[in-house]
Amino acid sequence: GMSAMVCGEDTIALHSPGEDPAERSKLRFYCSWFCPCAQRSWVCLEYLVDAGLTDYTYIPIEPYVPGVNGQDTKTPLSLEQKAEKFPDFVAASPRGLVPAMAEPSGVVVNDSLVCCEYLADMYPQSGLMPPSPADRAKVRMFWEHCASQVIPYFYKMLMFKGEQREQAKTDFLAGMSFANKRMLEVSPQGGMFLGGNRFSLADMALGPWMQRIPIVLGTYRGFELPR
Ligand SMILES: N[C@@H](CCC(=O)N[C@@H](CS)C(=O)NCC(=O)O)C(=O)O
Repeated sequence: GMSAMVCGEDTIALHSPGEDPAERSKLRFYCSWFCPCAQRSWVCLEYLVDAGLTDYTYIPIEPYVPGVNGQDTKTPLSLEQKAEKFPDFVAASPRGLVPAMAEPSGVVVNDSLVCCEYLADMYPQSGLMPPSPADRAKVRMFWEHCASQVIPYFYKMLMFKGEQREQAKTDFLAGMSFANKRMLEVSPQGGMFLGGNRFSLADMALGPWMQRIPIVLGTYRGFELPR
């Protein structure tokens, strides 16, 4: 949960499918624990659980060919292999990408933003999205900016070498600097969250990547965000 000191493994254990037939009344969440996109929707689900608004079942999706002793091979499963191993997941996400969700009613949702917005729409009282169309547009513009101008360069800094990597770093910094201005628009009053004093979808536009800047870009690229 957001408030309790619960780690990912505990969260997965708490929401793993059990034998109880009541499980069938819960939303099924298809997730790979390490995927930042999936983490966006996972955090929103945990927020709703903490608020007492809903519950869900965590279905782990292992996207790699299994190796020996439970080690990952890092060889991605083909879409055909995924469809064979996780048919319900691929029915919910035809390109085999996490996150995805399936409701007991048969409704299926995929793509991290669409999953987040679906949850916000299902539980408007959660405050996951602000009520006014103008404020909702601000949150969506912020997401769009992060998706097109920040996140791609995070990966390019890791994939590219030499001059291309330097260019990716310049582009990443430009995207982050603009995002910083946008954050102030989304959260004019300041506060711990982008929406001020409460959590909202705005926090999930970049949240899982912000955590990875020191961990991944810091460790592998010696990168530090300027203060
Ligand atoms: N735009 C999608 C991207 C989802 C995505 O690319 N998920 C990756 C992990 S972060 C995935 O499922 N990769 C598995 C694969 O490519 O086989 C979203 O935001 O949900």
